[in-house]
Amino acid sequence: MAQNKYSILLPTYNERENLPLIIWLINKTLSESGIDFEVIIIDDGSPDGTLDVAKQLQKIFGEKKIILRPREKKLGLGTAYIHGIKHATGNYIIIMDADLSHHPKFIPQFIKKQKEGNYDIISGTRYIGDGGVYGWDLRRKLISRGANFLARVLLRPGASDLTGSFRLYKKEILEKLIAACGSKGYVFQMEMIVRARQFGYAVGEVPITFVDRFYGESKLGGNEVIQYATGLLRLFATT
Ligand SMILES: Nc1nc2c(ncn2[C@@H]2O[C@H](COP(=O)(O)OP(=O)(O)OP(=O)(O)O)[C@@H](O)[C@H]2O)c(=O)[nH]1
Ligand SMILES: *[C@@H]1O[C@H](CO)[C@@H](O)[C@H](O)[C@H]1NC(C)=O
Ligand SMILES: [Mg+2]
Repeated sequence: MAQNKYSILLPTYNERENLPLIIWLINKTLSESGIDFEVIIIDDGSPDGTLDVAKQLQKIFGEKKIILRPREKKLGLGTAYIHGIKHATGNYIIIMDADLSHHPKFIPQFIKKQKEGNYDIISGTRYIGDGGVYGWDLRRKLISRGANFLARVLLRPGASDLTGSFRLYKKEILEKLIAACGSKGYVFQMEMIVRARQFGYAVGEVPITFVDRFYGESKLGGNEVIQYATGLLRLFATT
């Protein structure tokens, strides 16, 4: 069998300060572990010039390692993944945030765990073992905990972190899940795991530490909370 290849989908919106460091860390961690990878950057017309930074990085790391799939305007995360996966040449897909909340050092652990149990999905979790969250105020922690608790009680998904977005998928599994999921925003990540269980896919978990963004704006507000609550209820009613 040919060696595995890992395509990392990196959606960006105003991540000019974060992008060079995350790319440097990904290359260092994966190259030193002998992992074959490519990074697909999906920038949605960031007004801060993220795409120019991405072009510079492509010159440094090469067109085989850094693939640019920009879109004209901010079209949302769900469709960014769909757009990115179309260009992925790996047989495994890793989804992570570009804002340094997700540290690439966990990727080799995801890969090891996936191989151990031939899992369809590995989900990074803040809520078991050594996992945790750094840099959030009490309000944000309570919202996240509450959202997860509510979802676990209502949906019984068999995973401990439903709204996290640091995950590894077998490519064909991710394609099937995306096709089956209708949600947007935070509910999208949750629906992916809930449907995975529904379809009988094997989900493994790896504890991760999540660090709040240092650069750039957070977007969690009252709107997201309401959107989440209605999305959760809709999922509850349809699964
Ligand atoms: N391409 C694209 N990327 C996006 C969009 N919205 C967010 N992103 C990126 O998706 C990742 C996660 O978004 P974040 O804004 O960090 O979401 P969050 O972690 O829930 O919230 P904060 O970190 O507190 O702002 C980051 O890499 C963003 O740059 C979008 O509409 N299109
Ligand atoms: C990528 O990482 C490897 C291993 O650390 C290193 O040898 C190589 O120079 C890095 N590439 C770039 C462009 O920094
Ligand atoms: Mg973030």
